[in-house]
Amino acid sequence: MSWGKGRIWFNGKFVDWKDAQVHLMTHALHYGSSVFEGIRCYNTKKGPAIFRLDEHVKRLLGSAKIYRMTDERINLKTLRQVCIDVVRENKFQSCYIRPIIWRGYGGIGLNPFNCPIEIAVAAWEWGAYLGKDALEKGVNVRVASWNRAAPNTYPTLAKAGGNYINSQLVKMEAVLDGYDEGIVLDSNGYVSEGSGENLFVVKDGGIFTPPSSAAILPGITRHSVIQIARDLGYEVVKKQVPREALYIADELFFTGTAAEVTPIASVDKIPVGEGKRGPITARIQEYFFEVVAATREDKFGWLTFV
Ligand code: PPE
Repeated sequence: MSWGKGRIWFNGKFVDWKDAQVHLMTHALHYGSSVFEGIRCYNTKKGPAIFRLDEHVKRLLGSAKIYRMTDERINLKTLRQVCIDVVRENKFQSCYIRPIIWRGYGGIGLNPFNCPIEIAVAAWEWGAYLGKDALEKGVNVRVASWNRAAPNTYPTLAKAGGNYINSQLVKMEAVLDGYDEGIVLDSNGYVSEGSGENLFVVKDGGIFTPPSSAAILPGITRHSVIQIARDLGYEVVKKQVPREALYIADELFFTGTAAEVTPIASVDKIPVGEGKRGPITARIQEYFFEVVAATREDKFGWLTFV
C-alpha cells in the first residue's frame, strides 16, 4: 500500500505526501467548497494505463464551472498531463488518482470570492473498494433511511465535496447496521444510487439504471458499462426504478471508479436472484476487467497509456 507515501502534485509542483498541507481556515474545510475526481490507472502488459482520463478531467472542469471555481491554470490539457505525471513520478503500475480543486484560505464567510482556487492531484494504490470478496461474491446492502437532496438543492452533476456529507450518512448507517453499503432513494422515493456508486438492475434479460434526473452522479463507469452491455447485445434503458424493483430483480450491481463492477448479493436481507453474482453481471465484469487490463481490444478508446 502506498497510502501516506509518495509525491503529490500540489498547486503546480510535486511535494512529499506529508508536506501537502492546507491552513485550518481553508474555505473548503468549513463549507464543503471543493470539487474532485477519482480515476483508476490499471496495470497492463504495455505499462500503466489510465481509464477514461479525458472524461474524468472534463467532468472535473464541469464541476468547477458549476461552482464558479474556474481558474486560468485549470484546463483539459494541463490537468490530463498532471494526472499522467503523478503516475510517472510515483512509478505506479496501478493506482487511484484523486484530482481536487478547492477554495483555499482567504477569508471566512459564505462569500467565497476572496479565497484562492487551489488544485492538487494525489495518487495511491487502492484495491477492491467494497472488500476482497465483493467482486466475486457480491455485497449486502440496505436501502438508506436518508434520501438524496431534491434536484434544485445540491447539484449532483457536480462531484463536489459537500455532496459527500449525505453519502457519509448513508455509508455510516449501512456500516453500523452490518451492511457493506447503502442504496439511497431520491427525493421522489425512486432509487438513486449507492453512497459512492451507480446502480444497475437486471430483470428478464433487460438492463435498467436510474436516469441522471434521479439525483445520481452520472458515472463514467456507468457510461462505460452501458456501452459494454450494448456491445454484448443487451438492451439498456435509463428509467426510474422503484424501490421494490430491487427486491424482485434477477441481478443487481454497482458501478464506480473505486467499486468497478460489484455485484449485489442482497438488499434489506432479501437475496437478489440466487443471492450471488448473476450471469449477466459476470459477463459485463469480465468484459470490463479485460478492457482495463488491455487484454481485449480497446474499441472505444478508453485507455491512456502512461
Ligand atoms: N455516484 C457517486 C455518488 C459517486 O461518488 C461515484 C464515484 C459514482 C456514482 C460513480 O462514478 P464514476 O466513478 O464516474 O463511475 N465515487 C468515487 C469516490 C469513491 C470514494 O470513496 O472516494 C469513485 O468511485 O472514485
